[in-house]
Amino acid sequence: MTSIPPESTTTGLVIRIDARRCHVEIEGEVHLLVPRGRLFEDRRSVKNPIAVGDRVRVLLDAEAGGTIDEVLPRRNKLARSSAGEGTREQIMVANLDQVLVVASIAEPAFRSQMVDRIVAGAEREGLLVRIVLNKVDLEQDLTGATTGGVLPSEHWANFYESLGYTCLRASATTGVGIEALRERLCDHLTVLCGMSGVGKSSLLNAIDPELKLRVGLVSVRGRREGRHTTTHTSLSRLSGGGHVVDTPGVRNFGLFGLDPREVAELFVEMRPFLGTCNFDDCSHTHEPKCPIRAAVEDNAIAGSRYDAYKELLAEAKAGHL
Ligand SMILES: Nc1nc2c(ncn2[C@@H]2O[C@H](COP(=O)(O)OP(=O)(O)OP(=O)(O)O)[C@@H](O)[C@H]2O)c(=O)[nH]1
Ligand SMILES: [Mg+2]
Ligand SMILES: [Zn+2]
Repeated sequence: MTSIPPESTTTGLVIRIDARRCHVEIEGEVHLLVPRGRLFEDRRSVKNPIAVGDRVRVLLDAEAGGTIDEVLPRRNKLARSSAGEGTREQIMVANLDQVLVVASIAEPAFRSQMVDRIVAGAEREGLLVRIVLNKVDLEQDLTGATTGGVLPSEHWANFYESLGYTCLRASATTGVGIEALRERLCDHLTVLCGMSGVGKSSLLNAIDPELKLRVGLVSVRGRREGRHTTTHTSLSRLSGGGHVVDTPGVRNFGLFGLDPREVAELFVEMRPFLGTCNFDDCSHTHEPKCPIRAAVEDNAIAGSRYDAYKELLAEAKAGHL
């Protein structure tokens, strides 16, 4: 084996991954590089050993172009369970500063459970989370008796703010909230995550038209179920500063390898009660005199959040059997 002189190694940033080829930014230039086979040796638990946002050590070779030799240690990551058979950990993005959970208030309809699951995934890594409620231009259709005259986006924004999460109301179409969003993205590496069709790519294009990301041509109503417009996770630099990562829509955000005892900690409003239950291993579902259950009864903990908790708990338990 020939030894490689040190001057031929450098580091780069992974900005996109296509079937086994990585787009790596090195000193402002994008290189298409192949990872070393041994990086894929242990794929039993991790689906993708290299993720967008990873810093990698690259061996430059004048003839072959270059190879990725090593993934440098990650500061953090946003991960989920991979879809399909043989669930593994799928790392969505590595080395990020904040997670922007994007939901739409209509088309597709708002689903608090999806927001809560992504928020839980971010809390698991101690990541900063912000929420964007997009498509507020569509919500005049929704006012009425059921919401007591309060717009749904106002209701949910107040709710998540009360939990401590910054929540912005926006419209990629009319431009509402875009300036505020741009300010929040400046100088950070932010990943946008949410269901398909909520407008992640549209919001990014509104923030920086230079990005020219592909957006769905037809509204979700006219779209066939299961079609994603964004097919690859990609990292881009914003002209106003900061980096953003656009991701394909998630259908199901599962938390890989979650310990059932870990679940309650992912819900900020449950944390003050932890350690005060009658049983050390209280699951907060059926045990008598459980303060978390009491808080749910008193509406101090919202039913929607408790439902999300129970769902994640059931999945965590199933994974541990
Ligand atoms: N009325 C309205 N439509 C919007 C808004 N934002 C996006 N859309 C539309 O919603 C559809 C989906 O937008 P995309 O930006 O492709 O959604 P996405 O979240 O990136 O979807 P995936 O890439 O599949 O995950 C498109 O037809 C957009 O034009 C908005 O604020 N208001
Ligand atoms: Mg998209
Ligand atoms: Zn309890």
